Amino acid sequence: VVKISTPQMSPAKNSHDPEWINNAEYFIREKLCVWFRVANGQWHLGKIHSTSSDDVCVMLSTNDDVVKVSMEEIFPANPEILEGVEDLTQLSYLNEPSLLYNLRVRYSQELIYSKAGPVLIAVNPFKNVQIYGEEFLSAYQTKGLDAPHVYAVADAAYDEMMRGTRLSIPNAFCAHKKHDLTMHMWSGESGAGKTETAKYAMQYLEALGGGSFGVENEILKTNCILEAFGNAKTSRNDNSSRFGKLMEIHFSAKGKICGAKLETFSLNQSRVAQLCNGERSYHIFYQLCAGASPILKERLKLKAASEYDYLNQSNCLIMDRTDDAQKFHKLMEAFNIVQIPQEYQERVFALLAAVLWLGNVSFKVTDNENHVEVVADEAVTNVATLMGCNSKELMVVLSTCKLQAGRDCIAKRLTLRQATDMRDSLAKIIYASLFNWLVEKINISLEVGNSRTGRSISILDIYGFESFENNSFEQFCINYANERLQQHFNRHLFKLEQEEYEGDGIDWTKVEFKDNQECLNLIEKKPIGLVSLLDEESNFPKATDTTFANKLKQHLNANSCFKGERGQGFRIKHYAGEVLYNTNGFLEKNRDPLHVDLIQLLSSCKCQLLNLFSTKMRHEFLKPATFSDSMNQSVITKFKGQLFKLMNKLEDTTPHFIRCIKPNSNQLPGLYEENHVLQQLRCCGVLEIVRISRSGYPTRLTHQELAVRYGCLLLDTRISQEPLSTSNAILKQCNLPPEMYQVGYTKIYLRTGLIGVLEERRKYVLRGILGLQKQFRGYQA
Ligand code: AOV
Ligand code: MG
Repeated sequence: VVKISTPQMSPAKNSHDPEWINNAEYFIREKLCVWFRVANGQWHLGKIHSTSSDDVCVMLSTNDDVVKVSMEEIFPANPEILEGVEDLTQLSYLNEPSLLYNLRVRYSQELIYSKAGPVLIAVNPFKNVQIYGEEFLSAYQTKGLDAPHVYAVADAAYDEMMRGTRLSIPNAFCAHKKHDLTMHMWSGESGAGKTETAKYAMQYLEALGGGSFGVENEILKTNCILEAFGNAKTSRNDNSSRFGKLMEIHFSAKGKICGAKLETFSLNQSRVAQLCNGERSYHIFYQLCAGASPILKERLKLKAASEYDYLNQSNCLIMDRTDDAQKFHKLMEAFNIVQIPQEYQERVFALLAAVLWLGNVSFKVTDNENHVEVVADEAVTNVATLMGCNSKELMVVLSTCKLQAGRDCIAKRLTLRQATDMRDSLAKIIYASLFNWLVEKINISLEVGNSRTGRSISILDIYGFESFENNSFEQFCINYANERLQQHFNRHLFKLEQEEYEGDGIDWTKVEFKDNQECLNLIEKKPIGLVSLLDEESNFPKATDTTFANKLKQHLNANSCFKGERGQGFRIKHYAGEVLYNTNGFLEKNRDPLHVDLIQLLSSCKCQLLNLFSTKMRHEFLKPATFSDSMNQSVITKFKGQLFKLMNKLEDTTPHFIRCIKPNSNQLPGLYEENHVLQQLRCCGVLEIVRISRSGYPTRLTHQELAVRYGCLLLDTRISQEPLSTSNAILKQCNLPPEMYQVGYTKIYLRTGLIGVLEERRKYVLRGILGLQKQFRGYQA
């Protein structure tokens, strides 16, 4: 079931091309095709039969039926020769049905990649398509193929990095700018194909930059580990990323991969202990249970996945088309490749088993105030053995908390709820620490000496926009991150681009786009944004999820992206659709599960890894506070901090955007649901991007740069010292059509293709000069 709010069916006003409306007569006379929409929202192709004042009679192409539709619902169709063009900017008529149709035609021919100006659009095929591998890698490397492809984007990024500039012209200009970072960005809703696309980009860069240092083979392999520990089955995607990742690949001056650095963000921890029906926990648990050898199973006291409460609570243990045991063997191979020693591998598995057994630890109520003690059974003994601690101590920690009373320390019994939370906290911190430790290990193996060369390509892959039947804290964090990234995308493609044109005084008709600032204000504004209110309530002992919901309604109603609902519900109008959240569990999930008692327990364990984790946590705990409250930073505040750090990093790089589109909500091949696709095209403003890039000027040179490089084209040798007049003179001399460029205060703006013309002329002139010089030397000799 698609839960993303149904797209509004009336076309955005600006999607109508006003010029053609007066041209209906012309369409009738020339028998040209139009798109029109009937009551159920379906688009049809037809021809205009006749017109009246407001309505138009259109004849369907399929069966000659004549239908009456309003003028508003009619859009010009493109001539057949433009059917399935590679770049949407090539379409004569830009409107939603034409974009949808063009992508559909391509999709049906397994052409899953298309371009919308500078953005690559990837429509998920949900099946294997024969466009990857050796043959295609080398075709793109040798520039034998230039059809839209993730390989082509990676190739362009690589070339750009090696040139050290954004401009598609030779090196000479840009010698001053050697440190250039390029960024790929994957976005799209959950299950749209971001993670897969990111892997193909890595594959291409590995093939291109491999050969010298040996790390290149490791980069792709790390995905196997990260996906086992950080991906899980959700109702949207069987392999959904529950963390964000940025892989920075470093290149040597010769363009060879010389190291890499992995950064991860905000692994969702609550999944370890709590699952929604039909979803799974992290893949690794099922892989371990299915794939461990009998000896290992014996050593880890391991049982089948169905025996563990953390895994069996959601009635979903296996997935179609997935062999967990086989994945486990792949994982062990990957562990070897990134050089995690055998003994450490086993420690990792032991801790995973400990987490599973923790879920089975149960409590019995001992008094009428709901105080509990731990049931001394197989579960708790196994946890203690696997963690290497005393089981009595473990039982005390799980069922009491220490309070300081004057000089004495007294133990207070926990209630059932508190004890369960304590148990789950322990499971979560062990798992999260394991994940971070693995990331560190991976980084050690990817780092080759001092590989920071200032030449790098980073690949970003985060969790996509989510809207389920029940949306909680987890979805809120994910959608918040996507909202921020969307703003980055807008800034680059719309805002900065147009601001540059306007600032430099060139003629430009502004293209409107959907700004999401209002939604970000709702979340981030101080002191009464959603984040601040959440933190405030989380620190308030008497607060409940209901008081939190009421507080939101009380303070946020004025924001147009917010709508309070009855009970614990509230809605946020995100850029990608409206989502209904439930505050149930928000406060608990936002409180950091770190307890001093747990840290102490970990440090008393015989397991070296746990000691290491406890030292790390203690260190964090005791860190000299930069902010007075850094000790108690909530989950959402940490999340926001990480997000801001990421955004800062992104701002420093030149972005390449890839938008992944999910063609249907059932993860099925060959099914192209128009409304579902349209909704996604609208969210990321594809129509507007195409408009801007069609009327835009992709190549920019300062007057100085133009004068230096193309000065040789001037016949008049008395070149002015003043770059503006020189560059004007060059353009005049070349007789370039005036609509192909614009002269700004600081720069010259060129339309697509013009730089090629200038380069050709320069080559021609230089060849002439070279010839003359040769002749001259010959003459001297
Ligand atoms: P996501 O990363 O965008 O979702 P994935 O990259 O995991 O989505 O893709 C979901 C599934 O779609 C994959 O498991 C593949 O089965 C299929 N798929 C995607 N791209 C391709 C492709 N190019 N060729 C063949 N199959 C593909 V999420 O991480 O949920 O936001 O949080
Ligand atoms: Mg993913």
